[in-house]
Amino acid sequence: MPGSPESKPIRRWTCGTHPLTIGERPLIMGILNVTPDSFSDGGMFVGREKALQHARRMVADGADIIDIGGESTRPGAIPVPEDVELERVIPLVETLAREGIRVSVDTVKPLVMRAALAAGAGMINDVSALTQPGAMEAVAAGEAAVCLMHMQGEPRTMQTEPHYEDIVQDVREFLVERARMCEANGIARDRIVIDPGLGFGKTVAHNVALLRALGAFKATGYPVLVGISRKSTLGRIVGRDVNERMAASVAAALAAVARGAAIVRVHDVRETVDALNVWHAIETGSYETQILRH
Ligand code: 9MG
Repeated sequence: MPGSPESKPIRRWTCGTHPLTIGERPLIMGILNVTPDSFSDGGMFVGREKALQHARRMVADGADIIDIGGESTRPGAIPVPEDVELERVIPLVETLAREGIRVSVDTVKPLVMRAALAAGAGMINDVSALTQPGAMEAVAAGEAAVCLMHMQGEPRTMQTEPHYEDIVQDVREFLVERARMCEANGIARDRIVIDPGLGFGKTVAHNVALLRALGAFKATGYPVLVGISRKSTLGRIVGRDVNERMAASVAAALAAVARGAAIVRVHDVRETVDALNVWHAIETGSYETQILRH
């Protein structure tokens, strides 16, 4: 709520050994899916070397953090065994972290979380908001940041008639409650990010309503992460297949930042960075490049 203590912006965000500043400029999270069935880059980056090259490319294009996922979370996805996920993800985390690249690991499994943190991950991105037994403790034991995402149901069934009393209020309440639970369990406030979970048990109307209401999430005081890149809601709006949604994704990322997102999770880092830089120049009148390439 504006004006209340909880609406104070958090400036420094602890992200493992590489802290980041929230609020100065939007942060870019580049998506690295290493699942054979991943919804938009399935099969392309399963080879370890290719995955590493893609991660480095995203960093060179301006990504602040690379989100590695070894288990698909797309609608209908079936969970993979722990050992498969570990094998897909951990060697990449080790290599990238050694190179000084900030890494987030997209997982719901406490064992994978612990292994990822030991391998140097600076963030855990949990689409189930640390609700699995042992997940909260796994994150609390380390120093890394955590993204708490809202999901109604589970990936296998979540798109079957999702229902809310009030989409914005329901999702916001859930996230604030989870964030407070984290704080009560020893995860400091400056390690927490919240995410409305676009596409996770939500219709197109729900997703659009959430995007329009991002200010209500920002007002909680927790930095807000938004992931809309290539999602079916965009496909529905522009009538295009998943591999033809780059322009729609960039437009949605701009709109999310304009409405208060601190971090955008994207596939198309270079294009998103260019668009945000132009937008920033026009907004501020300064044509100093805001988000730098490396
Ligand atoms: C893993 N994953 C897929 N979509 C996502 C989203 O919108 N947010 C977060 N945090 N993770 C996501």
